[in-house]
Amino acid sequence: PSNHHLHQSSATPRQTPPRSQTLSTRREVYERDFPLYKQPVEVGCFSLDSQRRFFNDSRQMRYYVEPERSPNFDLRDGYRERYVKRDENVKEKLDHILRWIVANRSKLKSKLSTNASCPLDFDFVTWRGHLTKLLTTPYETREGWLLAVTKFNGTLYISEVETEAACRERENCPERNKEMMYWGYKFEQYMCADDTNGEPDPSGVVNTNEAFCTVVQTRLTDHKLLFSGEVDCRDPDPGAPPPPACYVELKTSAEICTPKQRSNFHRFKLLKWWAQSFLPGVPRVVAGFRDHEGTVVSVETFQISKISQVIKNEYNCWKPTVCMNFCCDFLSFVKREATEDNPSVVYLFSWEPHNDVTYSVHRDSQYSFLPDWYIKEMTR
Ligand code: 0WD
Ligand code: CA
Repeated sequence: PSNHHLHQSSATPRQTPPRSQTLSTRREVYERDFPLYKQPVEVGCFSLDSQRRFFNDSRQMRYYVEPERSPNFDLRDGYRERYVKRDENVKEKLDHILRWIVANRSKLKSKLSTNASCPLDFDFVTWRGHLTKLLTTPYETREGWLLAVTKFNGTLYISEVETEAACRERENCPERNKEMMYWGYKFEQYMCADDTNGEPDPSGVVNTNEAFCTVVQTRLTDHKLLFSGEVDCRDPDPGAPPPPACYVELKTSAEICTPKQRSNFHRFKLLKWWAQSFLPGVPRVVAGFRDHEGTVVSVETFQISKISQVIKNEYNCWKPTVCMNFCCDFLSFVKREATEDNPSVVYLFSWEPHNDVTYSVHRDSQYSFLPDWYIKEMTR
């Protein structure tokens, strides 16, 4: 395999050049055949209730309700009176996924193994959202990221660390943006019912503690992955395909009035939507287009498998193959560098736009994220 994109970073001349400890994020480097990405398989799910308590079941599942063609949903309704917001100062890291793993260990064991304390048969465990950030990295020009990696019992756990810039942005978030974040959740309430035959209840409370998460396994070339992602709702038809193919992702976006707006929608928004849903195998996104006053003026369905066709005519547009190849090479880079198997060691991978990926190593630091209860449970 060619390592032509791994920069030689050492100034010391040697016979054999040292393996590079940085990774390029330049798009050209990743323009090659689409890598093998196995059809993601749902291996379980969990729910977080209105108080953010974990349940190893689908109690928070919601059901998609087809809206009228131009429904006039008022997304501002309830912002002051019926909104309970999750506390973003609580950093949950991978805790919910780890709880799910502990609760489902027996069914995760590799089929050949009868040994109760055998290691997990995955190379990587993470949130879907962290992988989405990796997929979009070659096209990201504004926001960098920090990903903490710990190797434990042969598995690499990846957990995001909030950057200083992201923390500042969150703390200085303008009131208008805070309200617009509510609009996305309000749209979900207009579009979902709690039961297969139910109707949405827009008079209810929007509580962003509540979540239904799918847990999927898949493989990207030689990387065996286990990750979890929040799912908005599913097709209520009992004849719908099994998960994740029955899931529906809901989004809101500003209405498109000019060619420039359409182009930006294709180049930036569809990239994020595609990456997020492609990863767990969610086949469609239902988008509510809203005006500046927060009224949904139209609703449109995007098939994930057709998005690459939709954007093909866009000049200098993003490519799915670049996203997937970068993610694949990043995971190979992590495997190569994060070699010490120790739950209190963190390899902190860091990236800022227009730069290569770099990393630093931290022992027993603020960055350690695998909880003691998990380490205990998994070393029994
Ligand atoms: O610790 C962290 N840095 C993060 C934790 C970052 C991102 C997510 N999370 C956790 C939360 O526990 C959350 O329940 O992940 C869960 C969602 O995981 P995901 O599906 O991997 O995240 P992502 O794909 O980024 O977002 C999916 C949805 C979002 O919907 P839209 O349509 O806006 O993409 O999850 C919600 C949001 O509704 N969401 C979050 N919920 C809680 N905490 C968070 C967050 N930090 N980010 C997005
Ligand atoms: Ca959503």
